[in-house]
Amino acid sequence: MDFNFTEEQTAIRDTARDFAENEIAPTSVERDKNAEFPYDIIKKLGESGFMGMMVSPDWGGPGFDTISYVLAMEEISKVDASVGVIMSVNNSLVCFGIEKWGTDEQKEKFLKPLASGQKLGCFCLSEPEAGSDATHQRTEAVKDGDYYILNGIKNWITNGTTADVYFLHAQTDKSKGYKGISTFLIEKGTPGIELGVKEDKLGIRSSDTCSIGLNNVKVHKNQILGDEGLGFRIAMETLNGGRIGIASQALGIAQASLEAAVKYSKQRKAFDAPIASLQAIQFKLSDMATLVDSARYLTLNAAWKKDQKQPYHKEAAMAKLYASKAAVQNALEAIQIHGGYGYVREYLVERYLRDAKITEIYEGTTEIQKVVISREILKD
Ligand code: COS
Repeated sequence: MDFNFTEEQTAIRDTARDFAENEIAPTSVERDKNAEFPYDIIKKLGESGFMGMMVSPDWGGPGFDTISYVLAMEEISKVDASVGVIMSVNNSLVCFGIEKWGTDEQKEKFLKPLASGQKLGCFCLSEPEAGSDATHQRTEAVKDGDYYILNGIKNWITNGTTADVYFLHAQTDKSKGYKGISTFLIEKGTPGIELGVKEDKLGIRSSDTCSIGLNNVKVHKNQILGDEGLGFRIAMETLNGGRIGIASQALGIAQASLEAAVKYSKQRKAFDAPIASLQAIQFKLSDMATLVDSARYLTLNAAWKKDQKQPYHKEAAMAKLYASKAAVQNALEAIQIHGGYGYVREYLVERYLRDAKITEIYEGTTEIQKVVISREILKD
């Protein structure tokens, strides 16, 4: 195993870092406070190739590998985890799924504009009564000649009110259980799509989350991705890669928390010396740095396996499980090191904690990652 990054990977990381510091950081506090979606930033990220990083040049992307994607996601999320999740959903769920299962016609129509950042996608699997238990989809798609009529509700949809393309799962044959779930590509503005109000969230407030109602939405059969009945497999395989994206987002938050804690502990004086000279603080920083490095290696390992075309679902689940825990733990410790200053908005660490928590919930909770990992290690 080679732990060195290639020149291209290093250049991508550095470009993402510069972009994050110059284009994202100046407005991140205000956007968090006002729950404002970063339209201009997402447009610029798209123009720079960051919204469809792994999409082949044949379909309008730069064709980078998953390692490069992890490096870029970490840098962007270190500065603003809201921008990180918007980028992650478009890259590793929507673009990945269309590139893998789409027809050339679907790729031309949907993937090209998504990969170049002209359009934004969202991934619609969760429902009010189907989150972890994703096999029990209540949204139905009933066949009507060459069309399907969709009815139901999708919940917790990242990019929901802003997306142009819905990567949406529905039950096309109830009698077949999860083998009767299909994936549809639906355009914004299709009659019968009803967007819910933007959720007022604890963290990642600058990202956009809402429910999406489907009220007799009519879509043509050529909008099915892959074959009818393949939807659950598409959802699961897509989420495997999505978990690498969320692990990288969590890694960014964990790293940001560490850097903030190091900086503050060198500046803040107590007992006539910087608090970094106290062993109690040194031990915290050591634990935080170890969590960050462990999360980084797990995430890069999952990305490497994906790039090598090896099975990676267990590794992706481990990376997300560990990195999300590291993000929450490091944000908590960063607040503790900042004392009272960590509890107010003057410093960024309180936002890191608010942003970190969701990484233990979306794209499969911590408990679901443990299901995925344990099934793999217990199988014959
Ligand atoms: N990768 C690829 N395929 C997977 C998979 C994965 N990670 N997890 C399950 N599958 C496949 C199984 O191999 C099985 O396929 P076959 O019928 O071809 O054998 C099929 O999916 C059904 O799986 P299973 O029988 O294990 O279904 P369960 O209901 O017992 O468990 C879990 C499925 C719980 C693992 C799944 O529902 C899940 O991951 N839930 C979380 C969903 C999620 O992340 N929600 C967040 C939405 S996005 S914010």
